[in-house]
Amino acid sequence: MKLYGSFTSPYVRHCRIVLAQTGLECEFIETDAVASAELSPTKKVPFLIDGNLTLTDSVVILKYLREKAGQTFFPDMMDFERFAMVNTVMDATVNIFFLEKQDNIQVNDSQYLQRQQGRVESGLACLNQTVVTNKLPLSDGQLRLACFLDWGVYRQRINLAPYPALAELLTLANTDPLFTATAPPENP
Ligand SMILES: N[C@@H](CCC(=O)N[C@@H](CS)C(=O)NCC(=O)O)C(=O)O
Repeated sequence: MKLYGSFTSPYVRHCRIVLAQTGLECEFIETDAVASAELSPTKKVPFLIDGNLTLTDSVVILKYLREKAGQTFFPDMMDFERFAMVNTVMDATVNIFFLEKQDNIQVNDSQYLQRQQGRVESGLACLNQTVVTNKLPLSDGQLRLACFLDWGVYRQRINLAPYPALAELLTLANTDPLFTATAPPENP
């Protein structure tokens, strides 16, 4: 099994954590935008190749890994809802990030990006009200959220000061050695 991805992507990080949790054997292949454009029809990371099987989205990869390890993917409906909401907010934040970084398009230049930014803010406020946990291991919905929050802080896309429950979740996640071992590098 081979997982293709970057060390900075929060989507890839979630897969790397689940690989470490399950102990499944998998080679990690660092992949940049040029390589992912050649190797995956979605031109994104992560993607996973296992024999004849190619999986092109982290959601499917996570389900595949959990089930391969004999675990249930999302036994709890509301945790799945949290996971889906994080994906929506994270996709919007990543979209804003790439447009600024690659094309120098700022949120204020585009009505649609203002809508995306509004989605990030209302999503974070809602997620802040749904997070209640003080123990590890985190569920996949909580883990997804922690991967997103850490990436958002790392890329200076989000400020957790107005969201104390989210800040607490991130502090808790950082007590998990598998979470800290997969943190984005200081100088990507
Ligand atoms: N729905 C995808 C999203 C993955 C994604 O957005 N990956 C980013 C890296 S953080 C990417 O490869 N972006 C490249 C691009 O948008 O061109 C998943 O869950 O795997």
